[in-house]
Amino acid sequence: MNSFHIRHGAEVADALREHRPVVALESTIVSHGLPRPDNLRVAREIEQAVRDAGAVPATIGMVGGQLVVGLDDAELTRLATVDGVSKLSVRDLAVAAAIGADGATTVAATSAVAAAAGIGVFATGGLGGVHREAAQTFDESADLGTLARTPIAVVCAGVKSILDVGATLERLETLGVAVVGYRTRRFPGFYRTDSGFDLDWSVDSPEQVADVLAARAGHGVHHGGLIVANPLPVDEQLDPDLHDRTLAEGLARLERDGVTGKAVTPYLLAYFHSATAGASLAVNVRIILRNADLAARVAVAAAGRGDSAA
Ligand code: PSU
Ligand code: MN
Repeated sequence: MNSFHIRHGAEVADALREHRPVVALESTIVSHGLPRPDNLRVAREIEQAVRDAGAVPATIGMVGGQLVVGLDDAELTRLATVDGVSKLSVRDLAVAAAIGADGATTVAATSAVAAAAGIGVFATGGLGGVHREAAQTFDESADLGTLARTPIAVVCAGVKSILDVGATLERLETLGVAVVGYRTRRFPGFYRTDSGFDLDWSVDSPEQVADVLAARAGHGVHHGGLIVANPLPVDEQLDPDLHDRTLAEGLARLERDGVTGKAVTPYLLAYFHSATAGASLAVNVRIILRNADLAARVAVAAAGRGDSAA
């Protein structure tokens, strides 16, 4: 029988025990968000970016029904290259564990597992959120509801630009998820530097993010997630015209092909990567590497003040 218990990679277990900085990383971007064969190379580069900034990477995923915090290279390779890896949100974890599946964890599942494992900082590319047409389809990522109840700081470049960004920000407010811009008062637009929406708060340094985490811990009030929105520099974003054209065509194809549910996000990301001849892929990789670096510096700052939950 498979155990539902979380298995820690050896390096992550040591780091957590010694209160050294650890950054959680998700596996869905590897298995479903990035095309092969780049995905495995990028997965390793993300981990390296965390190490270069002085923290230990903990990529989270499910291998043969076992939930692993800190996949080793063989396990990472398996999730990146084997067919039939499931996309796992929180609701899927126990089912997949009981069945003995291979699975990649989304932002929602990664956040929940990381928090349970005592990791307080997580880096990804762009969060899930409210889809366009959600008024008809009800398609809202479980990332939002999970962040409402999970104490974790997520460093991201906002929410994916394929979504209804304004509606997503409204939902984050309703759900009580704090959003701070990193050196900006504009919410980033994932592939684009600026989504067009303002933010109430901005922080200027990893230390200041650590201050926020410490203040939350000191309050004794239940806080859910903290989104640290880290925009790409303008000269590194995807060309806005190319972005808008590609998005319009991708959404039209989505409808034509009848794609729904959890297949929507991977479908649109894959369409972007092929239709822009790799330009969006390069931008997506830059986003993730920058976020991994910032998350690691936040984890280092938090660990430096003895805040073991971050
Ligand atoms: N960010 C990326 N690429 C991705 C994702 C995020 O740069 O592939 C994934 C995350 O795992 C996120 C998921 O949780 O997309 C959202 O999927 P959905 O919209 O089905 O909830
Ligand atoms: Mn969805």
